[in-house]
Amino acid sequence: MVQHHITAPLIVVSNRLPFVLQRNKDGELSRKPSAGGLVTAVAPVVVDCGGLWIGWSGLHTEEPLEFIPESDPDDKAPTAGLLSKQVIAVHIPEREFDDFYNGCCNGTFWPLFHSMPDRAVFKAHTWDAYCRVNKEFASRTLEALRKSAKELDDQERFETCPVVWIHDYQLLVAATTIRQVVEEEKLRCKLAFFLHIPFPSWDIMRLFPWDDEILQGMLACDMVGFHIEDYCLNFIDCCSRRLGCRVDRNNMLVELAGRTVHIKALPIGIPFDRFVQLAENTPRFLKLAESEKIILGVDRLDYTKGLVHRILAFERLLEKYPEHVEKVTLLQISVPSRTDVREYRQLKEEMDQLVGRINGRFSMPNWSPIRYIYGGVTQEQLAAFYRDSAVALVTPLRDGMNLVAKEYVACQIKEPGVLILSPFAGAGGMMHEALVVNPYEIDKAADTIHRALHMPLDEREVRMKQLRHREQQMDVNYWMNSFLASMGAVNNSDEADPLS
Ligand code: ADQ
Repeated sequence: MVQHHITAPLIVVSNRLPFVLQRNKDGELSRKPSAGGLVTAVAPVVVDCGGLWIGWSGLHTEEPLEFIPESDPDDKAPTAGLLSKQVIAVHIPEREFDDFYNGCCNGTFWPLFHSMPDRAVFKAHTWDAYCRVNKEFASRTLEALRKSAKELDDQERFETCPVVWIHDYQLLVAATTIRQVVEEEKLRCKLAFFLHIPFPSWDIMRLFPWDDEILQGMLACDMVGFHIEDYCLNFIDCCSRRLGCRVDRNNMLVELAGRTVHIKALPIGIPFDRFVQLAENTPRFLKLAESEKIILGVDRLDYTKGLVHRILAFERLLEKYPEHVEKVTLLQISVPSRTDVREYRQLKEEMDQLVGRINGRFSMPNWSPIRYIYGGVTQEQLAAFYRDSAVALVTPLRDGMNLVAKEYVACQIKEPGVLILSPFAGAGGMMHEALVVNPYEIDKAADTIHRALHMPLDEREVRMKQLRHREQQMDVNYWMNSFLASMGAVNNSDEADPLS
């Protein structure tokens, strides 16, 4: 892996800051580290280049936060070196938050972008709140750009071009305001956007009444990144058909108002080595009967993850292949998510009932078919569960990439298990050595689990070796470096195709 040295300050703009802020009982604020791969890869670069991270603190406060605490001296998280002056907390008033986050982000864009338009709600007032919150993020970014320009002398100002990197579906139109003011005030910066979820086809996108504003918001950037080429092509198609832009599909370029926007597939990876280390150093948590095998599912409790279909496929396995009764257990770990949204509460109830019904139907005095954990587990536990499971079921109905599939293969450091993967996850188009199954085909999915449970060791080894090799090469640092190279923001960019 090539480590690049960034040549410009990086300003990351994301819905949440890279750590959680919490108050103790005396009202004092402190940082609690977040463990995600994105933070692991991006935070050290921001620290290194003296950049900034702009995001919501996660706290509902009446007034904007006056200061961000420094990290604790014993903090080992990748954000530990991020000084409080490098962090800008965006204030989202509580009355605005519900319409912005639960309403527009998760009630409209999440289902729409996952091609589930029947679940999407289109409301003018939530969209208005979304635009206002995006403008607030934009103003804070602009303040930072002005401040950094002021601190430089003329020569430095000429040479320094900060890279502003906006993340995800919560901030689709922030760049509109940034671009406009940057041009008016002649501030220097390059703007980039990365979408972590799928981008749907134009025929789905056009259902959203203000889709033109979304597209224009994204096109206000110099570069727009997606996980895979299919999403890039959907986006390009939308720009052509909805906005009438000139596009070049082969080179993935879109032209708007005389500006050329580069569209790029940047498949995200995981901190591979960290998962290997965790798998090597964590003791076994699972107590299994002799020859008992675990099939593992790990997800946020979200309707896009295909949980109900997965449980039904497991039930079908027990019906169709009774040899697995008392021999195989499904361990499903579902972390609570978006519990303020009705659809998520309904899914929780549906899962409780389904698991209860199937356990009632098949359980024996010393065995239950499904162990269901509704909660998060630590990364150590997760790595051990991955390592000790014979099969991982990663079967979303739709998913931008899916990191669980990658984390599972990283942790296969002993006798390898089998990854079963949905073709509707971004990862499905890349992890070719997995067993691919359409989650809607319950019967076929049961057959595939059966096949995985019987797969000979040599076949498992061949498949897993290749899967692990790819994830090790294309880990999250590789993703970060490809992004920087594509922005021309590094000085040794082997794979660079910098924007002019
Ligand atoms: P998510 O929809 O959250 O991410 P995913 O990519 O699978 O989906 O990442 C989930 C992360 O949460 C994984 O790192 C996993 O280890 C962790 N996790 C899940 N369940 C857990 C549990 N019960 N306990 C502890 N940890 C748990 C969005 C997009 C994805 C895209 C990522 C990154 O929806 O498609 O891959 O962003 O871009």
